[in-house]
Amino acid sequence: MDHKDRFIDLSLTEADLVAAGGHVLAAYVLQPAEGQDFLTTVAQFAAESGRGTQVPLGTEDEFSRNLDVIAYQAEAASGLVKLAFPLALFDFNVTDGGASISSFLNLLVGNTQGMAEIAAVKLHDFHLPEGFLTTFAGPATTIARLWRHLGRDEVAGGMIVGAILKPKLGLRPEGLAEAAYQFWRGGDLVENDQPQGNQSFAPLAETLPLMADALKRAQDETGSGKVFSMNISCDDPVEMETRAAMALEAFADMPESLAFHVDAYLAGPMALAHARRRFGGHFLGAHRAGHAAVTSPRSDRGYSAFVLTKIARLLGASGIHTGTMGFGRMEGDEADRPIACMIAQDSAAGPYFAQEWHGMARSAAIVSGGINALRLPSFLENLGHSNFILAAGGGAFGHVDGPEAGALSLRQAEACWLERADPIAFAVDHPEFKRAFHSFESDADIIQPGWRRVFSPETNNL
Ligand code: RUB
Repeated sequence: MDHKDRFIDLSLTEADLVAAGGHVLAAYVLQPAEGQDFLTTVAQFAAESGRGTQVPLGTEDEFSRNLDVIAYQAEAASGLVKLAFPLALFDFNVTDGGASISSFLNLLVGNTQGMAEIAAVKLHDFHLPEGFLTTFAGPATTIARLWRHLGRDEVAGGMIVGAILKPKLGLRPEGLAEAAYQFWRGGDLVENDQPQGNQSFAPLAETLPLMADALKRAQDETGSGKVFSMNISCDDPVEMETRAAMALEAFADMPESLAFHVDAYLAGPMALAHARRRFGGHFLGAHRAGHAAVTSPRSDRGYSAFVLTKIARLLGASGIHTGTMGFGRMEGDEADRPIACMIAQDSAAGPYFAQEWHGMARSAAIVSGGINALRLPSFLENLGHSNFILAAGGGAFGHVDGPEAGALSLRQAEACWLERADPIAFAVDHPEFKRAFHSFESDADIIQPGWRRVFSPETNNL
């Protein structure tokens, strides 16, 4: 039998597949290797995705053949290929019946990524039927908990002014705690950067009590709740639990102030699922250092940032790094907006599929990567709201007047956008925002080219 007859069925409609709820649907852009016919390659791709080989098998029976992965859309001009994976192919936990992202990724972007017949294939979107989606845990805690601790509205509490401690490595315990304290004086949340762990110059046993003390002082002095989000990414779940236990002990009298975060890409699904299971009462952030190795728009393999982000919500991340949509220093553009929207809605439009979340708790966007007070208003204009967590590094600690002023400048930038004010005019009465122009001069020259005429010795306004 020709592979094309068995593994491609263009008479299947997506509407029928979605309505029946028996398949995971996946959308790829595929380019065959040189000299390969498109449809033949699509059939081989579908065969490899399910049965895992191209050769005739004496071991197959009618039951296993009914579990074929079928290509129901294949467009040679655009390279768009959509596959339908029968639900029975997926792995479910022995302990609680939950589905597994490792198994899911294995089927959707496993060995097929290395097929010799394929020059490039990238997963851009997927659709889960209700019966499958609801077996994932989803977030246990949401941004509402942080807003409550900060004394804000719990539905739309506005931007949580957060920072990622910089320099990302090299500060000793006293330096880390002092930097965090200074930021908390004006801001809400501090997370340690992705590679910060238990380095020899800043062992957790010394750092955590100092962090807790710094946070308590900032809370007492400002009268506002503050949050420390601790990176607990590591290789071993026991080690992760040990680190989290140390933090829980240091923050024992203020558990509301403690959040955790885990790298959803480098530490991976197991780390995120484990952290969700063990510490679900705390806000759980998903960061994603290294993800561009597979998600970059310049890569035509792997999967997209949209896919990574959708997976993180399924695994239970309360907040997910979603990038800065071209307004920061990392790759991305304005069209990435659906990534941040999709995790925070009950029904969400992806690049290829509309997804119902069937009551799964929402995740919040964590916006990070080169954002400062000057870049924030246009970022907010593109996003259309400010109900997210900002995690500025250089934008907070690079302010010429220090981290407290950096935090205030970011808060003022949100206020500037909420008032739809002209940033230069707004800065005249908001000193920390104004000093952000001097802190990030090259950005100011591009974003607000007239600023030097207004804030100059001649106008007596520096
Ligand atoms: C932010 C930071 C972030 C990365 C990536 O610091 O270190 O971890 O930029 O963020 P800065 P994301 O504000 O100095 O860039 O994964 O959200 O793209």
